[in-house]
Amino acid sequence: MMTLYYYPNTCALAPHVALEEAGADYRLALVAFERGEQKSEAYRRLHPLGRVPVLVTGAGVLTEVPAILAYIAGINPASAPSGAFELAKMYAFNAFLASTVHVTFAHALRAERWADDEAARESMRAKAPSEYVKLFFLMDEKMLVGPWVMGQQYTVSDPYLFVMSRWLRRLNLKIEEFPRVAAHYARMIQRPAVLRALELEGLTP
Ligand SMILES: N[C@@H](CCC(=O)N[C@@H](CS)C(=O)NCC(=O)O)C(=O)O
Repeated sequence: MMTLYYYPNTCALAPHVALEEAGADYRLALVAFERGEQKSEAYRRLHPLGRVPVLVTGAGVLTEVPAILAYIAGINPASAPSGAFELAKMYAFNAFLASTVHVTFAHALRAERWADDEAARESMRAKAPSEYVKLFFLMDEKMLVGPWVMGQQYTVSDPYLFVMSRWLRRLNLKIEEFPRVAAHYARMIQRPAVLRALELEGLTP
């Protein structure tokens, strides 16, 4: 049985949904951020940076959302394109979310990662929402094929976008500004696997 280490409404929700979609045999392990458990010595043995998600598999420990999603796609081939080019496009989208969209969001909440100076941190916090908006316009207008991220096929990119879309409201941004992303979100919350994962994390759609 696999174990997914998570905290609610974090990027760990993406592999959580993907595991539910796969019908995988897994259990959840809550990492109590309130108690700083992610920075404990024990947890850092799993994730040296002290972050979620971690997926413990029969073959070993995986970190980094795009890699965990690639693994889940491996055990649930229906959740990834079969053609080499389309598969690479899906990886490109996931890499974009991890390296650009997520990192932009983190500048709003975790500015201390990048600067010690309070004025510099404040400046990053202030700029992050408008950059997040630009990235969502890009996804809305140019990247999201529709109805799913990759087109007709629902893939592991969909729960990943879903999580980044949920974070809009954490920056006081309105998903309605991005009509195709909003439609994607509405489709996602029709899926039983998504609703199950949300419920298990104590979240509402
Ligand atoms: N690049 C990593 C990012 C992981 C990450 O930043 N996780 C956040 C939650 S979304 C976290 O655990 N933050 C806790 C902390 O920084 O203390 C990935 O894709 O898995």
